[in-house]
Amino acid sequence: MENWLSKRARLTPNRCALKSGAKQLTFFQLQAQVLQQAGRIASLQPRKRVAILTDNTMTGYLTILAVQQLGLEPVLLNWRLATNELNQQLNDAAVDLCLAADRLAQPLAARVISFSQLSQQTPVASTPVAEFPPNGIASIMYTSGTSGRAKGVLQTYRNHFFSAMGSVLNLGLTETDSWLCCVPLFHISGLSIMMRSLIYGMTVVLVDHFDATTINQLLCTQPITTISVVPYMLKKLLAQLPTDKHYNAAFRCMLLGGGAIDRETLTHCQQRQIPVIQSYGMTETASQIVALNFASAEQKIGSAGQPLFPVQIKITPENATNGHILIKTPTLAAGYLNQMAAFKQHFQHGWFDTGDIGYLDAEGFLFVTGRSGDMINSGGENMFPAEIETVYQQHPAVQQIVVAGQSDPTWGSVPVAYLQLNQPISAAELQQYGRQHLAHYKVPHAFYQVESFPRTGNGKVKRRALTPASGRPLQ
Ligand code: S0N
Ligand code: AMP
Ligand code: MG
Ligand code: MG
Repeated sequence: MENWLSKRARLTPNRCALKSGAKQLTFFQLQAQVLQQAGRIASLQPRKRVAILTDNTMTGYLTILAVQQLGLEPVLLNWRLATNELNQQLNDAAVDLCLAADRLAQPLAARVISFSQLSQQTPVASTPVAEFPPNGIASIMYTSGTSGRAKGVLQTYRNHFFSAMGSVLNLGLTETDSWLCCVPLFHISGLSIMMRSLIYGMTVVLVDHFDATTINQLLCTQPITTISVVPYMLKKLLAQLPTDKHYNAAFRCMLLGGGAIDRETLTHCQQRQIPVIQSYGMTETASQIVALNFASAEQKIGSAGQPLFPVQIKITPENATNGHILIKTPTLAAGYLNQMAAFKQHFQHGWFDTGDIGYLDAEGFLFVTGRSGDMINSGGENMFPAEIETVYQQHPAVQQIVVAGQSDPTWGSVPVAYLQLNQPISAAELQQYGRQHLAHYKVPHAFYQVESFPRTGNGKVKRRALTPASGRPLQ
């Protein structure tokens, strides 16, 4: 396929591509700025992969696109991760250059160049790639793994293209569509909006961080038509939307994904006439693969929707009410970087087992009811107990620790820890230790000291049997 940015800049040069605060760029201007940024990056002589550590700023946006223009692979880093977690990803992806927003620049296991430093580079002549090869890697982003080792998901241009097609065939598109992006560009929830913008010729309204008041105000006063949110965001927006305020007349879609939502919130949205479209997807599928449509959103409340046009879904065992959700989709990533065996393990006769649990109703609508394994989804950020346990197991006061998810009204689910100690220690000290080595959202919200762990006949700890009543809360 022809380079999407070149093609888009030629097709609709004067259409607005990006708004960020008071700044805005047409597709023609976007291309010019991206190519200039690409020239600066080229002057640093990067190798195959370039890591990007940024929040949702215009410079971050241009930088991701610039790396693609050079035919290199952007590795998108979650800035909430701790330094050692970032270093694991940089090492795994063999990255030698990391471009970082000024506030996030820090010594890392790669050459770190801040955006300010980058802006001082003299651009060198560099020709943008003529084509985006369908099987070329467009982006790499890490997702937590059961073993505790994060997996670099290899997303191809083909994945992004089919993903954008599946979404637009469901949601439709108008010439004046504009999509607010407050979900992180380092997650597929955010990056997919950027990719759709190039493919559709659609405006992106980029917001640097999530603040419910600001976003409600934007949705009420600006002609924004669509926004992507996770359940935490939806609940905050709803709670803070003044009763006498409505979103602007052009607003048509609150695309909800990234985690389970309660019916009460959805009903409340209906009462406030907020058009929520629930969806289901993951990093491995380059965003949503199942979504509700406008016609059925009301009567299928609670469902994640129907498989999008390119997507096939089946439940195993067939007709199970709580079966494994298996998928076949051209949006399925090319694999996990350096962990192809782990990727292949997901397959059953050509179908990819998502690890999520659910059922299809008689009309083929998917209901996601749970998850196999021990994944914890807090505010749209996923983690596994093993990565938290591994860190704490190295603390001298900890004899053994078991982490489990606990449902939480704000975040959905949060990690809590059950432990046996070698010596006394306070919860505050344990929390402080965790914050040095883990993303803050992975730090257990409570620590319970236990006499013993509930175990199966063959000695395995029964994680799901642990509850706050199993131990004594550490102060
Ligand atoms: C919810 C977010 C924005 C954080 O909220 P907030 O209030 O802005 O937090 P901060 O002010 O930054 O920090 C305040 C304190 O809260 C802690 N904290 C931050 N985040 C979390 C969290 N997730 N869990 C627990 N605690 C958290 C901070 O650490 C801070 O405390 P201290 O000061 O002690 O450090 C943020 O979490 C966020 O952006 N979440 C969303 C992430 C996301 O987008 N996830 C989706 C991933 N999945 C996918 O992308 C696949 C699905 C998909 O593609 C999709 C998803 C949604 C919509 C559409 C689609 C699609 O298909 O297109
Ligand atoms: P991630 O690993 O960050 O890509 O997040 C993908 C995971 O989020 C999925 O595998 C699900 O476990 C969860 N998820 C996404 N959408 C939904 C949904 N509609 N309902 C329940 N869980 C969801
Ligand atoms: Mg995942
Ligand atoms: Mg905040």
